[in-house]
Amino acid sequence: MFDKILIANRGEIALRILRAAKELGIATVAVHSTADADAMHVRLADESVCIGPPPARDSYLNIPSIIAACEITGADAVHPGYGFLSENARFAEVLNHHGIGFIGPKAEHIRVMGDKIEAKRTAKRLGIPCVPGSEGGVTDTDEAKRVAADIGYPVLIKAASGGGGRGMKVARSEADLENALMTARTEAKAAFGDDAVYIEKYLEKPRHIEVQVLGDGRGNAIHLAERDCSLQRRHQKVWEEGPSPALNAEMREQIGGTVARAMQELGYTGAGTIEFLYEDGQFYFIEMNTRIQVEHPVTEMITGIDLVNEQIRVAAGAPLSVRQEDVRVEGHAIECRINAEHPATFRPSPGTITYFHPPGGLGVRVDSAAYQGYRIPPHYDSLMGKLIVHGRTRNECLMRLRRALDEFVVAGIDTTLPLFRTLVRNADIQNGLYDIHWLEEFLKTGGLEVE
Ligand code: MV4
Repeated sequence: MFDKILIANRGEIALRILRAAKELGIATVAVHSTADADAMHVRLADESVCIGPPPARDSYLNIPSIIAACEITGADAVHPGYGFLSENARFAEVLNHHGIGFIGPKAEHIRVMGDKIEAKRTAKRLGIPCVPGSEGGVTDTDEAKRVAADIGYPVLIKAASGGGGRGMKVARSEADLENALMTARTEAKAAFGDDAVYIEKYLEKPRHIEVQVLGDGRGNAIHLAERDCSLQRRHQKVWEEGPSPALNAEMREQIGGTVARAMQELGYTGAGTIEFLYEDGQFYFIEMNTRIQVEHPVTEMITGIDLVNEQIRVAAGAPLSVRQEDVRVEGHAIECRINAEHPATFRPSPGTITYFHPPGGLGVRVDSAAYQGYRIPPHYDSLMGKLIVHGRTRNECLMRLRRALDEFVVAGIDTTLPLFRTLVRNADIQNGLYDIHWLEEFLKTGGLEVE
């Protein structure tokens, strides 16, 4: 087991990793930019190192600075969290080159899954159902026309280096195709330095359902059921829940088993999430995330398994602490991502929190690095905390979430709490009847009255 872990991240996930390390008796090193000197993870870590000025490229993305912090403190492993360098294959390689452990998958698996064309090719080879589309990348219009004619319009053109919704273009007819292809390739080149694109059948009203996996890198991999992340705004998840209100136990076992077997065959190490679109009873692979995700507490609340603990154990060469037959889904959990943003305009609202009163009680968890007097810096993403609630049933979970949201007080900045107080009272949400477009349509029709 590791003696000392360096946490190459900030905010709530840095705190989350620090907690898991402490519970394993592992010493912790926090790194921070000058803007995060007063952050909670810095205060609670055994040691801290300032790694640069506020811009992420000069601090949290600065590989030499992070390696230097490892050398100075003698950390024997790094946990990257999510975002920043968490899916940077070169970072994993550089660490290993320095004899420092990377708490995450093998660099080769990060690289494969980071290229959406390679990811899809690999998923197909491993028996995971994919969206119908081009075999690989598409370069010219004639090829695109052949693929589109074969799968039928509408089609979606996606960037190989994209992901998370960046660089996607819909073509609803052959007349649209040439322009959509050209635009997609130009934008992909500008955004990612790579103009490789591929084509898929466009699914009009799917849900977004993702399956959590854990692999020990020694041929064992298990699935920990799914999370439904369909409530998104501009490709940012807002509300995630598990298990999905759209699935029954049989479908859960079917897709979970398929994914676990695939990860077993791949020899996957650590935590991973396989993302699907789900429509008319069919699952379609779209992407794989080779990191711990923001919404991992939903899975922890319904299975009782500490995913960060498992990540650290596996990275240190220990086996998973659970077998597939030990995994049980109990009850229901919902996570609300609370951002320091105006609830209607979503304009960022950094600044000092003058009053902070999180809710408590049975089945209520708040993952946040905020505290009274904390000044939220303007340099990073606006996530200021996650409210995760568990109940024995989805209805009990909704009632508890409603109570917890009404109890939550944050003053001094705007937050998206009012959005969730509206959503938890909405009939479609209460009935679980929503797809990936529901939230943006709801916001567009002025569903949210904020004083
Ligand atoms: C799609 C799709 C429809 N059909 N692929 C968005 C981000 C990335 N995860 C892939 N995304 C989509 N891929 C096909 N073939 C619709 C989306 C999509 C979406 C997916 C999940 C959650 C929210 C979304 C919002 C807009 C579009």
